[in-house]
Amino acid sequence: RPATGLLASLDLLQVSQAGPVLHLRLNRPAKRNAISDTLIQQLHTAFVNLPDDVRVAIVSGEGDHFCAGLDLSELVERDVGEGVLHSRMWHAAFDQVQFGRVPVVAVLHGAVVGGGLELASSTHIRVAEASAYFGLPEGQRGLFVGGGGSARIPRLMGVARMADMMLTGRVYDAQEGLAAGLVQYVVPQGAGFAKAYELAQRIAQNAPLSNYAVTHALPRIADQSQSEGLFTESLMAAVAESTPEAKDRLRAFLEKRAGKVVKS
Ligand code: 1HE
Repeated sequence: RPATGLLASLDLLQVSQAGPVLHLRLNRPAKRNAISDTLIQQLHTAFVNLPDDVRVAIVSGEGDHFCAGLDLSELVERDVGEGVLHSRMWHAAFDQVQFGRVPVVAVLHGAVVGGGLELASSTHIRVAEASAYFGLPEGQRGLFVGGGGSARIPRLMGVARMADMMLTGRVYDAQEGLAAGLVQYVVPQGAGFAKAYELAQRIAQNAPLSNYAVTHALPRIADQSQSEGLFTESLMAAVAESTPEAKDRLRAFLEKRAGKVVKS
């Protein structure tokens, strides 16, 4: 069903909800979903104002491409100070995507370039359709990444691969993106949303606090020393297992009312 209230008022995002799954579609196809100031602000607004009953979000793009990155037509007149604030605005929006309340699944097709790849890398699970391709053309435009890409993309594919993409203009196709760690799934053209929805429904069945631990504790532990990381892990584990929901789920398993682990 279409979103209501604030989420329905965002004209560059098409928002709909099915049960616990919120679907946000970048809706600027004539400009290849290039991210203007308005679109980055609308992404921020959407992720700060997720309805309480949402447990997972899916992000996709309308038209032939996921996202052409920064709207280059808005960059021409900006001075240095405005440039810092602009980049920080992107950081704020994508921090809400990565460190918001719920896991986020991206459906990628066509161009996933520049800021489009920065948006994708702030989600938790990336599903690429066969047409998806990944590039970082900032160097060709006289720019540098400014939407968190230098922090997030090397954590997926390593500094060397990202440097190669930026220095040489190398473009990865969907399969290469999978091999390099940019995406977790590749599916046939047109099958991306169905795959993302299937994954979202599985994610929604987990305890919300377990999902929160995955999206908030895991990347932080990865940034900590082993000693600090292990201590953070113990604290997070104790918090998760002390919840009534965890007790109920454990009892259900022991009483043979819960599903077993199955190979899909
Ligand atoms: C745009 C943008 C854009 C398209 N800003 N207007 N990103 C880039 O360097 C990628 C630039 N875009 C492209 O390489 C191509 O447009 C695509 C490969 C994505 C798609 O090609 P195609 O043939 O389907 O579309 P098109 O004909 O190139 O573009 C259609 C329209 O979208 C056209 O406008 P029109 O008014 O002439 O119809 C294009 O100008 C417009 N358009 N991409 C503005 N990016 C926070 S730092 C992040 C830094 C970056 O992201 S740098 C990388 C920017």
